Amino acid sequence: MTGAGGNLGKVLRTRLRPYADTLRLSDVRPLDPAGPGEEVIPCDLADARAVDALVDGVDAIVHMGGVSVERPFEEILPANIQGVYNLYESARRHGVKRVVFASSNHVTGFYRQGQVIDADAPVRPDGYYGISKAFGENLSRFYYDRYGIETVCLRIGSSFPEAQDRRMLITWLSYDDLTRLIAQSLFTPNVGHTIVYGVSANRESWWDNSRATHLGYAPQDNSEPFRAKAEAQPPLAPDDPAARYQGGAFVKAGPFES
Ligand code: 15L
Repeated sequence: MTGAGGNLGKVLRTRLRPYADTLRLSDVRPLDPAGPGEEVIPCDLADARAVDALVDGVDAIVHMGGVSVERPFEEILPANIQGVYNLYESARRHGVKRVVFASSNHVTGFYRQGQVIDADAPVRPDGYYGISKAFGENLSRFYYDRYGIETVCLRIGSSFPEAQDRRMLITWLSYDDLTRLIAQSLFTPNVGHTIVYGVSANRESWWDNSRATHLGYAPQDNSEPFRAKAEAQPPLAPDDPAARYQGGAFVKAGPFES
Protein backbone atom coordinates (compact mmCIF):
# COMPACT_ATOMS: atom_id res chain seq x y z
CA MET A 1 0.00 0.00 0.00
CA THR A 2 1.33 3.38 -1.01
CA GLY A 3 0.34 6.45 0.97
CA ALA A 4 0.40 4.51 4.25
CA GLY A 5 1.10 7.72 6.18
CA GLY A 6 -1.97 9.56 4.87
CA ASN A 7 -5.34 9.90 6.60
CA LEU A 8 -6.84 6.86 4.91
CA GLY A 9 -3.52 5.02 4.73
CA LYS A 10 -3.25 5.10 8.52
CA VAL A 11 -6.77 3.73 8.83
CA LEU A 12 -6.12 1.00 6.28
CA ARG A 13 -2.77 -0.05 7.73
CA THR A 14 -4.48 -2.02 10.47
CA ARG A 15 -7.60 -2.91 8.53
CA LEU A 16 -5.86 -4.46 5.52
CA ARG A 17 -3.36 -6.42 7.64
CA PRO A 18 -5.55 -9.56 7.84
CA TYR A 19 -5.89 -9.70 4.06
CA ALA A 20 -2.18 -10.19 3.25
CA ASP A 21 0.59 -12.54 4.32
CA THR A 22 2.82 -9.48 4.32
CA LEU A 23 1.59 -5.92 4.01
CA ARG A 24 4.26 -3.75 2.43
CA LEU A 25 3.76 -0.10 3.39
CA SER A 26 5.27 2.98 1.85
CA ASP A 27 5.08 6.73 2.05
CA VAL A 28 7.33 9.71 1.45
CA ARG A 29 6.51 10.72 5.06
CA PRO A 30 7.97 8.86 8.02
CA LEU A 31 6.02 5.75 9.03
CA ASP A 32 5.88 3.85 12.31
CA PRO A 33 8.29 0.90 12.30
CA ALA A 34 7.07 -2.34 10.78
CA GLY A 35 4.98 -4.54 13.06
CA PRO A 36 4.35 -8.26 12.66
CA GLY A 37 3.47 -9.10 9.07
CA GLU A 38 4.47 -5.66 7.83
CA GLU A 39 7.29 -4.24 5.75
CA VAL A 40 8.00 -0.51 5.67
CA ILE A 41 9.73 0.88 2.59
CA PRO A 42 10.01 4.68 2.35
CA CYS A 43 9.41 5.83 -1.21
CA ASP A 44 8.97 9.02 -3.19
CA LEU A 45 6.52 8.12 -5.97
CA ALA A 46 8.29 10.52 -8.33
CA ASP A 47 11.49 8.46 -8.03
CA ALA A 48 11.14 5.73 -10.65
CA ARG A 49 13.95 3.56 -9.25
CA ALA A 50 12.56 3.71 -5.74
CA VAL A 51 9.08 2.78 -7.00
CA ASP A 52 10.55 -0.12 -8.95
CA ALA A 53 12.19 -1.48 -5.79
CA LEU A 54 8.96 -0.95 -3.86
CA VAL A 55 6.86 -2.94 -6.31
CA ASP A 56 9.34 -5.81 -6.73
CA GLY A 57 7.78 -8.97 -5.26
CA VAL A 58 4.24 -7.82 -4.49
CA ASP A 59 1.05 -9.61 -5.59
CA ALA A 60 -1.20 -6.55 -5.63
CA ILE A 61 -1.02 -2.80 -5.04
CA VAL A 62 -3.39 -0.56 -3.12
CA HIS A 63 -2.40 2.87 -4.35
CA MET A 64 -3.44 5.47 -1.78
CA GLY A 65 -0.34 7.65 -2.32
CA GLY A 66 -0.05 11.11 -3.80
CA VAL A 67 -1.45 14.56 -3.11
CA SER A 68 -5.03 14.15 -1.88
CA VAL A 69 -6.36 17.70 -2.04
CA GLU A 70 -6.39 20.56 -4.50
CA ARG A 71 -2.93 22.10 -4.89
CA PRO A 72 -1.03 24.03 -7.58
CA PHE A 73 -0.32 21.90 -10.62
CA GLU A 74 3.43 21.91 -9.94
CA GLU A 75 2.78 20.09 -6.64
CA ILE A 76 0.33 17.62 -8.18
CA LEU A 77 2.60 16.69 -11.07
CA PRO A 78 5.40 14.67 -9.40
CA ALA A 79 3.37 12.34 -7.17
CA ASN A 80 0.03 12.12 -8.97
CA ILE A 81 1.09 12.15 -12.63
CA GLN A 82 4.71 11.01 -12.80
CA GLY A 83 4.16 8.85 -9.72
CA VAL A 84 1.19 6.90 -11.03
CA TYR A 85 3.08 6.31 -14.29
CA ASN A 86 6.10 5.04 -12.34
CA LEU A 87 3.84 2.71 -10.39
CA TYR A 88 2.19 1.14 -13.46
CA GLU A 89 5.50 0.81 -15.29
CA SER A 90 6.92 -1.02 -12.27
CA ALA A 91 3.78 -3.17 -12.03
CA ARG A 92 4.23 -4.12 -15.68
CA ARG A 93 7.92 -4.95 -15.26
CA HIS A 94 7.30 -7.06 -12.16
CA GLY A 95 4.18 -8.84 -13.40
CA VAL A 96 1.77 -7.38 -10.83
CA LYS A 97 -1.73 -8.25 -12.00
CA ARG A 98 -4.04 -6.20 -9.75
CA VAL A 99 -4.10 -2.57 -8.61
CA VAL A 100 -6.67 -0.79 -6.49
CA PHE A 101 -6.33 2.89 -7.33
CA ALA A 102 -7.64 5.54 -4.95
CA SER A 103 -9.28 7.88 -7.43
CA SER A 104 -11.71 10.54 -6.27
CA ASN A 105 -15.19 11.93 -6.73
CA HIS A 106 -13.38 15.08 -7.91
CA VAL A 107 -12.93 13.39 -11.31
CA THR A 108 -16.60 14.28 -11.82
CA GLY A 109 -16.83 17.22 -9.39
CA PHE A 110 -18.27 19.63 -11.95
CA TYR A 111 -21.57 17.75 -12.28
CA ARG A 112 -24.42 19.52 -10.53
CA GLN A 113 -25.49 18.38 -7.09
CA GLY A 114 -28.68 16.33 -7.39
CA GLN A 115 -27.75 14.94 -10.82
CA VAL A 116 -27.20 11.19 -10.76
CA ILE A 117 -24.26 9.94 -12.81
CA ASP A 118 -22.59 6.59 -13.31
CA ALA A 119 -19.07 5.58 -14.24
CA ASP A 120 -19.82 6.03 -17.95
CA ALA A 121 -20.52 9.76 -17.59
CA PRO A 122 -17.74 11.84 -19.19
CA VAL A 123 -15.25 13.10 -16.63
CA ARG A 124 -15.65 16.69 -15.43
CA PRO A 125 -12.72 17.24 -13.07
CA ASP A 126 -13.04 20.13 -10.65
CA GLY A 127 -9.34 21.05 -10.35
CA TYR A 128 -5.78 19.92 -10.91
CA TYR A 129 -6.20 17.22 -8.27
CA GLY A 130 -9.30 15.85 -10.04
CA ILE A 131 -7.47 16.06 -13.38
CA SER A 132 -4.61 14.00 -11.94
CA LYS A 133 -7.06 11.34 -10.77
CA ALA A 134 -8.68 11.28 -14.23
CA PHE A 135 -5.17 10.79 -15.62
CA GLY A 136 -4.65 7.83 -13.28
CA GLU A 137 -7.95 6.32 -14.38
CA ASN A 138 -7.00 6.69 -18.05
CA LEU A 139 -3.51 5.37 -17.45
CA SER A 140 -4.87 2.32 -15.66
CA ARG A 141 -7.32 1.71 -18.53
CA PHE A 142 -4.38 1.76 -20.94
CA TYR A 143 -2.34 -0.66 -18.81
CA TYR A 144 -5.32 -3.02 -18.76
CA ASP A 145 -5.95 -2.81 -22.50
CA ARG A 146 -2.31 -3.20 -23.48
CA TYR A 147 -0.84 -5.31 -20.66
CA GLY A 148 -3.80 -6.92 -18.91
CA ILE A 149 -3.09 -5.35 -15.51
CA GLU A 150 -6.48 -5.20 -13.79
CA THR A 151 -7.43 -2.07 -11.85
CA VAL A 152 -10.37 -1.05 -9.73
CA CYS A 153 -10.55 2.75 -9.60
CA LEU A 154 -12.27 3.89 -6.41
CA ARG A 155 -13.83 7.31 -6.84
CA ILE A 156 -13.80 7.88 -3.11
CA GLY A 157 -16.43 10.29 -1.78
CA SER A 158 -15.72 11.72 1.70
CA SER A 159 -14.12 9.10 3.93
CA PHE A 160 -13.92 10.51 7.43
CA PRO A 161 -15.07 9.28 10.84
CA GLU A 162 -18.26 11.36 10.44
CA ALA A 163 -20.17 13.18 7.70
CA GLN A 164 -19.28 16.75 8.64
CA ASP A 165 -21.65 18.86 6.52
CA ARG A 166 -24.69 18.69 4.22
CA ARG A 167 -22.67 17.61 1.18
CA MET A 168 -21.00 14.84 3.12
CA LEU A 169 -24.40 13.43 4.11
CA ILE A 170 -24.48 12.39 0.44
CA THR A 171 -20.80 11.71 -0.26
CA TRP A 172 -19.80 10.00 3.02
CA LEU A 173 -17.94 6.67 2.99
CA SER A 174 -17.40 4.97 6.34
CA TYR A 175 -14.04 3.40 7.09
CA ASP A 176 -15.71 -0.01 7.36
CA ASP A 177 -17.32 0.37 3.93
CA LEU A 178 -14.01 1.60 2.50
CA THR A 179 -12.33 -1.53 3.83
CA ARG A 180 -15.08 -3.74 2.36
CA LEU A 181 -14.74 -2.00 -0.98
CA ILE A 182 -10.97 -2.49 -1.08
CA ALA A 183 -11.28 -6.17 -0.10
CA GLN A 184 -13.84 -6.74 -2.87
CA SER A 185 -11.58 -4.88 -5.30
CA LEU A 186 -8.60 -7.05 -4.39
CA PHE A 187 -10.25 -10.44 -4.37
CA THR A 188 -13.11 -10.40 -6.90
CA PRO A 189 -11.96 -12.34 -9.98
CA ASN A 190 -11.97 -10.74 -13.43
CA VAL A 191 -12.53 -7.09 -12.57
CA GLY A 192 -10.83 -5.95 -15.79
CA HIS A 193 -10.88 -2.18 -15.53
CA THR A 194 -13.64 -1.12 -13.17
CA ILE A 195 -14.62 2.32 -11.92
CA VAL A 196 -16.73 2.47 -8.77
CA TYR A 197 -17.82 5.31 -6.52
CA GLY A 198 -16.68 4.81 -2.95
CA VAL A 199 -19.75 5.79 -1.01
CA SER A 200 -21.78 4.32 1.84
CA ALA A 201 -25.49 3.50 1.62
CA ASN A 202 -26.54 7.08 2.31
CA ARG A 203 -30.17 8.23 2.02
CA GLU A 204 -29.41 10.33 -1.05
CA SER A 205 -26.83 9.53 -3.72
CA TRP A 206 -25.50 11.28 -6.81
CA TRP A 207 -23.64 8.15 -7.91
CA ASP A 208 -25.07 5.05 -9.53
CA ASN A 209 -22.78 2.05 -9.07
CA SER A 210 -24.78 -0.32 -11.25
CA ARG A 211 -21.83 -0.54 -13.68
CA ALA A 212 -19.81 -2.17 -10.88
CA THR A 213 -22.21 -4.73 -9.42
CA HIS A 214 -19.74 -7.52 -10.36
CA LEU A 215 -17.56 -6.27 -7.48
CA GLY A 216 -20.19 -7.38 -5.00
CA TYR A 217 -19.65 -4.21 -2.95
CA ALA A 218 -22.51 -3.93 -0.46
CA PRO A 219 -22.15 -0.88 1.78
CA GLN A 220 -23.45 -1.44 5.30
CA ASP A 221 -23.29 2.08 6.77
CA ASN A 222 -25.07 5.35 6.12
CA SER A 223 -24.74 8.99 7.15
CA GLU A 224 -28.06 9.28 9.02
CA PRO A 225 -26.41 9.34 12.49
CA PHE A 226 -24.72 12.62 11.46
CA ARG A 227 -27.73 14.31 9.83
CA ALA A 228 -28.96 16.41 12.74
CA LYS A 229 -25.53 17.88 13.45
CA ALA A 230 -24.79 18.53 9.77
CA GLU A 231 -28.18 20.16 9.17
CA ALA A 232 -27.82 22.37 12.26
CA GLN A 233 -25.12 24.27 10.37
CA PRO A 234 -26.31 27.25 8.31
CA PRO A 235 -26.72 26.24 4.65
CA LEU A 236 -24.42 27.68 2.00
CA ALA A 237 -25.92 30.38 -0.22
CA PRO A 238 -27.68 28.64 -3.14
CA ASP A 239 -25.50 30.47 -5.69
CA ASP A 240 -22.29 29.41 -3.94
CA PRO A 241 -20.52 27.03 -6.37
CA ALA A 242 -19.73 24.80 -3.38
CA ALA A 243 -23.49 24.26 -2.99
CA ARG A 244 -24.14 23.78 -6.72
CA TYR A 245 -21.53 21.26 -7.79
CA GLN A 246 -20.80 17.75 -6.56
CA GLY A 247 -17.17 18.57 -5.82
CA GLY A 248 -18.23 21.14 -3.22
CA ALA A 249 -15.55 23.69 -2.33
CA PHE A 250 -13.03 21.93 -4.60
CA VAL A 251 -14.70 23.55 -7.63
CA LYS A 252 -13.59 26.99 -6.46
CA ALA A 253 -10.14 28.26 -7.40
CA GLY A 254 -7.69 27.75 -4.57
CA PRO A 255 -6.19 30.68 -2.64
CA PHE A 256 -2.88 29.91 -4.35
CA GLU A 257 -4.31 30.84 -7.76
CA SER A 258 -4.14 34.44 -8.98
C1 15L B 1 -11.07 13.97 -1.73
O1 15L B 1 -10.71 13.46 -2.78
C2 15L B 1 -10.11 14.36 -0.68
O2 15L B 1 -8.97 13.53 -0.67
C3 15L B 1 -10.72 14.41 0.69
O3 15L B 1 -9.85 15.13 1.54
C4 15L B 1 -12.12 15.02 0.72
O4 15L B 1 -12.05 16.37 0.57
C5 15L B 1 -12.99 14.37 -0.33
O5 15L B 1 -12.38 14.29 -1.59
C6 15L B 1 -14.36 15.04 -0.50
O6 15L B 1 -14.76 15.28 -1.63
O7 15L B 1 -15.03 15.27 0.50
